[in-house]
Amino acid sequence: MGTWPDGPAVLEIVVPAHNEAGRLPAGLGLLCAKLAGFPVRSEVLVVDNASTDGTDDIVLSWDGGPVPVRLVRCARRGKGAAVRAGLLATRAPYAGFMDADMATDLAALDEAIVLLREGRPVVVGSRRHGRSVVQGYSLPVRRLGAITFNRIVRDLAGGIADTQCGFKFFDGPLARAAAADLRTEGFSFDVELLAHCVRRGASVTDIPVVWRDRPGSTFSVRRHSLQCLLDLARIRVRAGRAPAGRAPAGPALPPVQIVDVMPGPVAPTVKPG
Ligand SMILES: Nc1nc2c(ncn2[C@@H]2O[C@H](COP(=O)(O)OP(=O)(O)O)[C@@H](O)[C@H]2O)c(=O)[nH]1
Ligand SMILES: [Mg+2]
Repeated sequence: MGTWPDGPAVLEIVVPAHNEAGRLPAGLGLLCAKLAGFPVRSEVLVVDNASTDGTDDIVLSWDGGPVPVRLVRCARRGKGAAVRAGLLATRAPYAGFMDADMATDLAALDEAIVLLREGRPVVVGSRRHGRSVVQGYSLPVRRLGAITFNRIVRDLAGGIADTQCGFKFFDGPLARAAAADLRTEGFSFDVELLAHCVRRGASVTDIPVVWRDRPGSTFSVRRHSLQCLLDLARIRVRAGRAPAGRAPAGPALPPVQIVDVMPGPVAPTVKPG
């Protein structure tokens, strides 16, 4: 369809991607098809996170029909670093991110955009919402880990029961401000990002999702759990030390190099970090 009035995108969706040549084509296909019929003009920003499998070439040659698909390069590894780079590259009134495997059914975008336009500053998918349908929600050990993880950080992240679902949408300026403050590069970044929004007075609205486990997860319980817990501890300690309403002390992640490749020629820019 793509019958929106002319003008800049109203919604920008960041897709972090590290070596996603296998899963990205199907994911981008679903996302562009959904956005082509969406009520607001939307764009996709794929953040290539130091991939070595040609993920960037897939994005560069992607024809999203009426939906522009841009490439942002992030040399710094980690989902947190990648999402941060992507959010800082957005300009739209609303911005969010989704995993490359599109494990969260895109139907949730319909509710998300309605709530954002009603003025909800943060809208996140929750697999623990009473009306969610979850198929194959990971191994029991990971599920238990996720529940424990959420218990530890619930108060920081606006009281929601699932901070880790890869489906989060924001008021655009809020997302950019929260991303600029982000320090966590790995998988625990969601908690810190939400905490930066809550600290600014934003409420967090969780919505039901249909979530299907997809093969090829890049998260490994063995390799990533310890780092996640250490990061959580750091987030909690920093939040405890910061005066009410103020950003925790210490440097945020360094500036990101943003390379806009689509659409049209846009000069590379360095955004403050
Ligand atoms: N593991 C990992 N994932 C990354 C990185 N950078 C971006 N990502 C993306 O983060 C998303 C994680 O989703 P997924 O692998 O499905 O993990 P899961 O759904 O949490 O099991 C994917 O889109 C990855 O490509 C990175 O450095 N490491
Ligand atoms: Mg996944």
